[in-house]
Amino acid sequence: MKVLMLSWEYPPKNVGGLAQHVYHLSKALAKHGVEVHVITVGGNDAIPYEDREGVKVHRISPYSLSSPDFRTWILHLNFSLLEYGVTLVNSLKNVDVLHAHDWLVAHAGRALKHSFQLPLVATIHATEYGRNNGLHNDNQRYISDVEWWLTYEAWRVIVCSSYMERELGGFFQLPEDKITVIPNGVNAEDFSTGLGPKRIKHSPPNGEKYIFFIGRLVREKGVQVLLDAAPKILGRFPEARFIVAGTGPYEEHLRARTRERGLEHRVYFAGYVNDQIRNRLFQQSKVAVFPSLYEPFGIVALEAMAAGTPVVVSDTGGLREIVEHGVDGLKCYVGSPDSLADNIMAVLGDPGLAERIKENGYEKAKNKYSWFAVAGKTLHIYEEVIRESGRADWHTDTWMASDPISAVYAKIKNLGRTGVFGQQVH
Ligand code: NHF
Repeated sequence: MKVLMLSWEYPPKNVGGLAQHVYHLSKALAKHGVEVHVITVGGNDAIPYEDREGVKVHRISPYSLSSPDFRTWILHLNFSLLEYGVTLVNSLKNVDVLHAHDWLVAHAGRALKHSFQLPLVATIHATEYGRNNGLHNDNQRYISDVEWWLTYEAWRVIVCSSYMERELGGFFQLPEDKITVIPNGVNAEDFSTGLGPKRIKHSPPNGEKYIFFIGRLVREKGVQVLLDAAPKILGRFPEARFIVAGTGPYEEHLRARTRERGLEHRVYFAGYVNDQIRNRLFQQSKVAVFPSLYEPFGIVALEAMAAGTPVVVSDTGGLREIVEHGVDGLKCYVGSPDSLADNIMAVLGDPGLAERIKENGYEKAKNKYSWFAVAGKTLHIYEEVIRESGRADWHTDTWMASDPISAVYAKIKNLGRTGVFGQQVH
């Protein structure tokens, strides 16, 4: 089976959990014997083409035109993806299925689908509506429309939690039989690298207790709730230190809030950290905290569990489904600094509880969430859509003749064949 994935992020470009998802999924699919091609964004030091762990990664450079805004840049990106994709599909000859991740690659996914009459699978990792707790301006409405359109065009839609299944069913009116829930996974081994042969524990200096957050710094990840909870925690545990790793558009706001609360000497913004430093920080921290206001899944919580760090998460979205309160982590009320502080203090003040949830969390992450199993379920979806689409109308000439747009798609397909885009595919 040959699969062509489209994703706007793929390591080394890591914006959020999506890059991790596509990376691990495609690697695990290759282990199942699938030929996986990923077309993604290149640039900087990223290698334009590599065959890594069985996955063929094609990194394109979007046009070097200036873009007035992110939306325009995304459209440019989609044209570049399409140009490369058309030539690649023609050169591979028998691609079986297209797989698009999120609205950012929707236009290219749809055009490739119609040009080659290939079934399109879409994974929706998050929605604009959920991220913003509603749609408040034209930009958000536009993105939401494109998200809906991608789910409409897709033969099947994958989401990573039952929470997301309800969100798409309700908000996009997506029929139940079109959606499949496949949770994300984690590789426990990835969280011991850089810790030395015996995982020697390096304690923070002066008896400090680290409370660790890692993720994109955007409003919905809820770091502001952690900052608001800090004074209460420091009242009982003056040795507490808050480590915030990651970057994002909300960073300035968070730094300002830190200053306003006089927390400059208690909160450390670590910026982007590499895997080794991340693993060290997980190991040194008493607790990892994910106080999201909206969280479709929350791969980071699984990562913390796999790293052997007790977790406190907010009781929402995918986090609610991953963590069992009091067993393998603790859950607090969404957006409540008080509840967050109480749960963090419970872990800091009760080493027995901390040890128990840490052990159970580690076992759960290791045994229940395997990428190989995720890939197996995804492969099953591919097989179904290939079978179903093989019986579909669009393979007949009658359909082609009755739809004027199909002529445009037929042209796109041929442009790639004659090499008119000047793309050199690998
Ligand atoms: O883990 C990968 C990630 C999720 O909850 C996360 C999110 C974006 O917001 O599926 O996608």
